[in-house]
Amino acid sequence: MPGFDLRELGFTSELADNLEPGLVPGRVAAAHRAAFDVWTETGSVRSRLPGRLMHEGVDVGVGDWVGLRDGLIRTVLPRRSAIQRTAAGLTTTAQTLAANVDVAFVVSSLGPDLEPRRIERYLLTIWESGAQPEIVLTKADRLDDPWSMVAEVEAVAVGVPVHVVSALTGEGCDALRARIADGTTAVLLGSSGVGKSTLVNRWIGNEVMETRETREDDDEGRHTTTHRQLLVLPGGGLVIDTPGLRELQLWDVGSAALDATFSDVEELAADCRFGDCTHKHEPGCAVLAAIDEGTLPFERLHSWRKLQGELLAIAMRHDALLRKEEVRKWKLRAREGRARTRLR
Ligand SMILES: Nc1nc2c(ncn2[C@@H]2O[C@H](COP(=O)(O)OP(=O)(O)OP(=O)(O)O)[C@@H](O)[C@H]2O)c(=O)[nH]1
Ligand SMILES: [Mg+2]
Ligand SMILES: [Zn+2]
Repeated sequence: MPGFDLRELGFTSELADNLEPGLVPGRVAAAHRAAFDVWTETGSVRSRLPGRLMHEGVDVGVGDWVGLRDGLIRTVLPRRSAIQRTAAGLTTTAQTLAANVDVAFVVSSLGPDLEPRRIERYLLTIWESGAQPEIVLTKADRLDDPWSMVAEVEAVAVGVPVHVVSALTGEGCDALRARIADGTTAVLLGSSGVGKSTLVNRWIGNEVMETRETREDDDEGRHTTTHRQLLVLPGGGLVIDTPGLRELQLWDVGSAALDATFSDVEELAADCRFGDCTHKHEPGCAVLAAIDEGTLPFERLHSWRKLQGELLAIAMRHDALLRKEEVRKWKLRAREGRARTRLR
């Protein structure tokens, strides 16, 4: 296995400065059940977390820069962005879907499955992550006139570029590829079957990722891509392909990301007569006025409220968890202290 040029993978002197001497730098290229493929100067290494770090719940994502010793991941270097969701089945743990990503493509296919509400959840998650969101609408070839559907998406994608592509005809594919500059990393996120891997294959010019028609009757085998995978694009730049998510479970998202996702509502709210307007019944409410005038779809206000509620519940759960974690560490320290006393 030939080695990798770390600079091409996006390694910087800043990352190098953060690496303890003696550790081998590498970038996590794939996440399997309990193992990771890490790309280093000497080749790809199948690695894992040592038991202690696993026990501490250290979260490693594809795209992370790590330090290896004896083939094990000893440290995760500071991230410039991290796309996180609530881990499946564990409501109090974050899982990093992709790390150190510059641009995150939210991929949906044009057709009956298009769901603006789902796109809002992705945008929230990406605004929180530190990466730049962009929307990709695939399979444009399936519709005679995709533009009314595109407009529907543009209404929830305030300030976010929307790309329309077809991997079948090639429409928009090169322009999208050009968004991934040399040395930067993109990630493709979205439901199963929307055509994420098809795009990657087109950019690479090779069937590196398996693609398949989604089968409605086959619930277990719905995801064609089975693990997150980093890929190097010819001509520079990197892309992370991910398995489709059935539903994106939000993790702790701050108010800045909520404001960015709903900047249309926020802007209107600034003109409400009362500073603490709830946009429910107050006189002089600019949000309700916009809904009456038809310039703001009611669904936007509704989903803004709904997501606010959901995020509050997550934040409260997270807070309680942090407190519990503090207590646990304190008890552990106390116990270790006693053990040391006995040893003496
Ligand atoms: N008509 C049409 N079909 C497409 C297009 N892009 C992808 N497809 C088809 O859609 C199906 C699913 O594509 P994939 O690339 O496997 O989808 P995916 O998003 O990677 O799915 P998962 O890996 O399960 O998350 C395949 O049969 C593709 O041939 C397109 O632009 N037009
Ligand atoms: Mg795929
Ligand atoms: Zn108001």
